[in-house]
Amino acid sequence: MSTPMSRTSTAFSDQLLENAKSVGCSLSTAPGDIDPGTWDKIKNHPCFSEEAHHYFARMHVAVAPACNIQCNYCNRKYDCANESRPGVASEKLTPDQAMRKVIAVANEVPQLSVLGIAGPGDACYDWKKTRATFERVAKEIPDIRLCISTNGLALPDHVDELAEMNVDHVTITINMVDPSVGAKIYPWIYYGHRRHTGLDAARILHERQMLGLEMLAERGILTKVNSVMIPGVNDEHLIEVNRAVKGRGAFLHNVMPLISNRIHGTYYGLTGQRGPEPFELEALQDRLEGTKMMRHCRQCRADAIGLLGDDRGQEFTLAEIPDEITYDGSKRQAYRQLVARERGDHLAAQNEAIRMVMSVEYGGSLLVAVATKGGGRINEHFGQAKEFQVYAVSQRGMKLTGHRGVEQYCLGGWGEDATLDHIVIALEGIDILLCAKIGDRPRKQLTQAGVRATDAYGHDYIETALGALYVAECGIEPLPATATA
Ligand code: CLF
Ligand code: SF4
Repeated sequence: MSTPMSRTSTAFSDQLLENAKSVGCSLSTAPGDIDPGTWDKIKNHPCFSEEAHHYFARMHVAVAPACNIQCNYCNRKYDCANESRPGVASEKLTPDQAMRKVIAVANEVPQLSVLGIAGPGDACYDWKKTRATFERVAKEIPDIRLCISTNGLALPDHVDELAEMNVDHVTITINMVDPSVGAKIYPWIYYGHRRHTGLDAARILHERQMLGLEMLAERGILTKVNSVMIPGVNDEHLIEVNRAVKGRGAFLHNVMPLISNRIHGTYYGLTGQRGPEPFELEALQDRLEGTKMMRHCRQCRADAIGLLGDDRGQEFTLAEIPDEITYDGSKRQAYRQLVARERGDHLAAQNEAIRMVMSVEYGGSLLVAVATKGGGRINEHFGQAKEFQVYAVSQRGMKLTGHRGVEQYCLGGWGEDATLDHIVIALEGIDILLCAKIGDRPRKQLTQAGVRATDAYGHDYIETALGALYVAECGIEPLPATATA
């Protein structure tokens, strides 16, 4: 395989190596609120652990195109909206092709830790291909974690096989627990060798989803529930969904916004059903806070590869992968050793920053956008960023609330005015922007829009910078070089 490692990935690994040398070593431990057994399962899974998503990558192989239901937010020509934004999976793969691709990626992307099957149809319905892919890959790369996403209808038929194959992470998309709500989301399902519609279809789907969830919980398989928030259809109802799935042992709940656009040709797109505004999504997520909520989902494609938010799928097309390819785990192993050391230091820095924030007498809050390319550090240039992670800091602590996707400002050494205008709009409501480097022009324009931007914390841990900013904001310490306009 001759695929070159990307600039981003190489730079990130090198930088991590550098950091690891300079900070000394402490082994990774479970954060206080997670038991060691669970931590062991999630610590390398970028979706099941927010902390892990700073370090580890997943890849999806699009081996499962067939589906047994119709969701009103899906057009079969597009990716599965269960787990992705509606963009086509570039190529559908056979299990053998998938295995070659996984090896090619594992050889080149040291962060790779999880192989997921998330469509583009339903992984449990297209079971033979899903199973064959997992079996082949697990044989070649035994330490890769296997992950599956499903609408749940066929799930109960395969739970025992999933357990046998050590698939210890499952996602079920559950948008309702009341068939009268379900009938507005699912026009039909195919079950028991025939098509069902209306309330009958929604009732069967609901019963199968609940059964599948209970069966997974009984077997100790960690289950995440994804719910698509559809304003006016199931938004309020998701509170009840949350209660029901929590009661049946779901580990994590991920409420995602409906992505709806006429050009996707979906029922909702064509009928003008809108998705939620970011503030509506966040308000609902806040109401569900008693449960573990996922806030770092990127609604990725069925063929996504890389760290969440940095899709490298286009670098690994089948045409570039040789027919014969051998697995070489050296880069992944070296990377894991580095991460084990780095994240212990990160955790200590994080705890110290939180302690600092919670100890100050300041009632205000800050919304901070961060440019990062991994490692939990502020290590991306403003002009290179394709998204900014957003953190809320208050006396109660600090939390990732989501991300704002943007077009890359700097391409080939130039920054486009129109792109900058869009980025400024995307950062509306942000108090401070942190990045590794920013030029005078964007800094000035952001300042005029009320966003203070600084590269003074470049390469620091995100939480360390957030803590320092918060303390500075309440007047205890001076604030280093934010926007000078
Ligand atoms: Fe893939 Fe899903 Fe597994 Fe992750 S994605 S099958 S749990 S490995 Fe992750 Fe992507 Fe969100 Fe899914 S960011 S859409 S939650
Ligand atoms: Fe589309 Fe996935 Fe729904 Fe099937 S389960 S209709 S592939 S979104």
